[in-house]
Amino acid sequence: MLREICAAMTAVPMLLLVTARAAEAAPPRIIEGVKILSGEHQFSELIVRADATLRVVESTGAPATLHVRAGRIVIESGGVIDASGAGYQGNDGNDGGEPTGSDASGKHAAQPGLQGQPGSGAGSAGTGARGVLAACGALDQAVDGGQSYLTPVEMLLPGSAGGAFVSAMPLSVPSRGGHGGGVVLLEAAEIQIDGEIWARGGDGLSVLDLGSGGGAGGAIQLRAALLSGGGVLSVRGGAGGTGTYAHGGGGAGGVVVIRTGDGMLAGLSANVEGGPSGPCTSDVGGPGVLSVEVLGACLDADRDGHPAALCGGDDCDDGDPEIAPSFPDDRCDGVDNDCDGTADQDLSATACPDNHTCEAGECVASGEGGGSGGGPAGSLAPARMELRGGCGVGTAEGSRGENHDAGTSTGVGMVMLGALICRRRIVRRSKVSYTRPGGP
Ligand SMILES: [Ca+2]
Ligand SMILES: [Ca+2]
Ligand SMILES: [Ca+2]
Repeated sequence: MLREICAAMTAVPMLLLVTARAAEAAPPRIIEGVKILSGEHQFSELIVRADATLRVVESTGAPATLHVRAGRIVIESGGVIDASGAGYQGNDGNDGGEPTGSDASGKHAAQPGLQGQPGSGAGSAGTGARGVLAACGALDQAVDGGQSYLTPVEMLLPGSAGGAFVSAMPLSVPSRGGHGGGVVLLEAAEIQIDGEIWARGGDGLSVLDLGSGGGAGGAIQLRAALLSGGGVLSVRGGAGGTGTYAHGGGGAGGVVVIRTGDGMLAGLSANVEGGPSGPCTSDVGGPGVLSVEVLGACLDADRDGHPAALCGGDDCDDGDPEIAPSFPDDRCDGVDNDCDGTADQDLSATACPDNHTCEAGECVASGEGGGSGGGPAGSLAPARMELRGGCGVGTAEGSRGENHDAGTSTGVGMVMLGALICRRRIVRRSKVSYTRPGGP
């Protein structure tokens, strides 16, 4: 009977190779529809699907930053990361960055606002525009726009808010400048952008016959060994509010910082323009800054001390700080934690419970799967594991005439009595082959 069962199973051989990672320790993040996210995050990869929006939103008045470190970041065509208006908030005339102010200028105002005058555009990497007459053109009493304050550009500060029109009389509708843009910082071995990233300044509002200033653009920084795609990055300043007497000044453009392995912008385009003053495109906020340079050192996005393999380092997964050549590969999780090309080859004695073996990243009760793994640390480590159908009696590895693990050969008979009595496992390391039944 046994001989018949074995013959039948031999006719249906099974083969399982475990040579690469079967799972990610750090989770991927796939964005579909509209999602909100801010703060600092680590993902194996971040994918913003086509027509999806990842929105970065300020929280209770505090400027918002989205900082993602990942092995790979992709924004598909039509997908957007939007941090527009997520910087300093234009609340009742407060200027960005110094929210105790209550004048009509953007951040770093040189003088208090004058009542009855339009608000000025906010400053950022550039200087905000002054308010202008409705017909466009200089307005002598207008307050200077907010000044430039982003030096060096790597400071990555949020955009400041536009100055509000200050009324001598109580207003039935609040006056406020446009919100500044937020901050988006993406670090990954590989970044592909076919969609868009926005950190634009918001537009100023209008009350009575006067407009408030536009908010300044925020900041976008991309750090990648390999940057690709034909998408758009925009930190454009917000427009000043439109008034029948005077328009608010346009906000300044923000900053785009690109650090790549080759110092190229790839096929991307960047918009760092200042915003218009109402409809007046002849009176606009100052332009921001686009800075593109070679990444000084190879990227280590996950901060595990090992630069990404993509730029010449030895980290096979730069989106996961628990995967690097210096990390032990002693857990039964199907992950090649030490980047040697093989998963789970240095299993600890406690990697699996008693009477269990590690197979394809999972602890399996001995006898169910034929068994190996789960052995003590320091035991022979397979460069490849194979699970085959077929029958064998005695020491399976003996037929190969190679070295054996004497401590495991005695268990072969036990395996043969299990549910998969005809299955045997051959574990190889270089030219060393042996059988590890893993059973008692
Ligand atoms: Ca790393
Ligand atoms: Ca890593
Ligand atoms: Ca390994």
